[in-house]
Amino acid sequence: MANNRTFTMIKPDAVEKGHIGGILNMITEGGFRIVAMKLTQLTVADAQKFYAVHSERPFFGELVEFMTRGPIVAAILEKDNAVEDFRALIGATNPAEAAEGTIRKKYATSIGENAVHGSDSDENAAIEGAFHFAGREQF
Ligand code: RTP
Ligand code: MG
Repeated sequence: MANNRTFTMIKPDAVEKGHIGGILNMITEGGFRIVAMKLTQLTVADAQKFYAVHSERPFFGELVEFMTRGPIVAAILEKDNAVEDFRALIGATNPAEAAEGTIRKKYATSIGENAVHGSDSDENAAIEGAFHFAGREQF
């Protein structure tokens, strides 16, 4: 995946609450082009792999349970400086610390259930996007 792309998930909490439309609206208003998208559900193995960097953390079990409890929206987004700009648009991991105007400020309820994921590097964006989408599904 090119360096002007990032990967996102609308997490199960936000999907359950009917916030898919509101979040996609903030994403497109923020200048991101959706180049791949689907509703899907992570298996326990998927979530353990996706968040392997946190496997030793005390919240890991809770995180895997949360991320697998219902459908997510997976998407690849395109914009100049996509990874960094999208992290700015989603806001801090803990919504109590998220800036006004960010997705997590508006839609997240706690540090655990924080509505949306954004890749943290170009390298991870490429890995995460390729996990969910074949080349012909990316536009
Ligand atoms: P994400 O990977 O989902 O985009 O979130 P992030 O970069 O902002 O935060 P990260 O440090 O990568 O943490 C991944 C996810 O783990 C959950 N978490 N829970 N209970 C806790 O203290 C805690 N800390 C992190 C959150 O769902 C966070 O998004
Ligand atoms: Mg992260």
